[in-house]
Amino acid sequence: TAQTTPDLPDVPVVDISDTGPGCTPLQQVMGLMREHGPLLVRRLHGRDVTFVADLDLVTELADETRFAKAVGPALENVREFAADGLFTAYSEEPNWARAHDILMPAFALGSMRTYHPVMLEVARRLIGSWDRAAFAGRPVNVPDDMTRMTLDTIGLAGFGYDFGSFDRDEPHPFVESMVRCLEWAMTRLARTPGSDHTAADEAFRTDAAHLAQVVDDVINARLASGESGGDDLLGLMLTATHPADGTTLDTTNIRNQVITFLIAGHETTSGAMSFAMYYLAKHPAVLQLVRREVDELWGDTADPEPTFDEVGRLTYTRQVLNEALRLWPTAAAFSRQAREDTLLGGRIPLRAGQALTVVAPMLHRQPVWGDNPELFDPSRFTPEAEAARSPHAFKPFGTGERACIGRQFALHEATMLLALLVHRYRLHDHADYRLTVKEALTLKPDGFTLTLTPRTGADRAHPPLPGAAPLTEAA
Ligand code: FDE
Repeated sequence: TAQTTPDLPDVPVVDISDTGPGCTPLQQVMGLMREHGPLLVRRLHGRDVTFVADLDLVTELADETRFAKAVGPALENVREFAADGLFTAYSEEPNWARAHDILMPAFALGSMRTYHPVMLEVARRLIGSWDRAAFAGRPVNVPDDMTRMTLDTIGLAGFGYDFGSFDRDEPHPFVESMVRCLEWAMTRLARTPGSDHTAADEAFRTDAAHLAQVVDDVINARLASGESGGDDLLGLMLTATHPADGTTLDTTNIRNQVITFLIAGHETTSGAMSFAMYYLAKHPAVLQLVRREVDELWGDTADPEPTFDEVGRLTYTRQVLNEALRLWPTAAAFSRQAREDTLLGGRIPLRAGQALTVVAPMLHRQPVWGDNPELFDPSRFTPEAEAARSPHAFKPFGTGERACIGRQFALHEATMLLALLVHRYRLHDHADYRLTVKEALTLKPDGFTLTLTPRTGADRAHPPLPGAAPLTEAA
């Protein structure tokens, strides 16, 4: 049962010290919010975290004049191996603004043209592997393969480094170290005071050193090649100067950025594509609409060659991705802190520096989303529906100047892959999969597998939609 704290009057305090946060702490907070409402304090061994999902309060927290990104306890732990990389930097650290200004152009929508060919090349690695599975009648593990694809994509597009994930049964050793570092960062949050963690901490140091070593090797190889330039992120970081003051990034910071992009750029995006595939497999009517869209573009072409501009035209596929990110935003929480002493919502006193954590999956289920927020419905993301809704109701990429820099990268990569998969395969939910959401620092559907069969020409001949203007079908 909840008490309230004199610190934050009227805000329920829920002490979870008896059970601890378990292995799904985010879903535990979602459950607490369903019971106690969209603003609460969670107490664990005397440590308090304030969680919020109420739209009006989140709207206030998005006001950059009053609030800023907080590097909360989880990110403090990630700082132990990503240091002042963009994601974990304090906003007032000079390296944040320097790296942000240097890297922003590389992530503008137009720059995706540069990465498009690599994204397509890696998408075809996944398709090759799924073709073999389809031929053999073997199921594919969706989140595992999505993770292979996003890792190879960011490795190649960002740093010219090939993880070769589809040629390995086990993840690349770099990924194993990275996953253990992230696990360490998360489990460290739930430690009971007084117990001994020396072994875990030593193992973590070894893994963190391994990450740094691999990345330093990549950087040194690039420097030794005499071609430090090039239009990938590494080339940019090694050569670009700050637009205003002409400074460059130092090599330690470049290492931190590379580790950051590898972490931030792959699990989040692979989770988003995995949830989208899950919802497509469970919603035949939605799948049918995606098919119409991709068949209109590519007809019966066996191996479509999507152009950059075609990906921009996959608007319904993009809606599906958005709706998956609404229900399960894979980077599910971000923290904000007051710049000055202030009253939140006109009633909750906050001291300067005091932080609150926004719980995006619950924000995405607030009343602004209608009576049935659990229902998967991509029509929530038509341009008209979006224009009619507060921009603060949907925050899968965070907010303000510290919002996700990789957003266009992730959306381009994910939209193209989903479209190619829907165009190519019929999806069979052979195991009658029940969604269980696995939590690391990001969310993914645990153990989600599908079987696939190739689509045929007959399958691509769509009957007209009731009430819809007939589409021009490829013969
Ligand atoms: C960022 C981000 C965010 C925010 C956080 C905070 O606030 O704390 C979020 C929420 C995100 N992000 C999300 C996401 C989702 C997805 C799918 C993604 N994301 C993707 C990606 C990709 C890439 C490459 C990336 N991503 C990256 C990144 C970075 C670098 C960052 C940081 C920025 C600054 O400046 O701060 C982010 N991302 Fe993301």
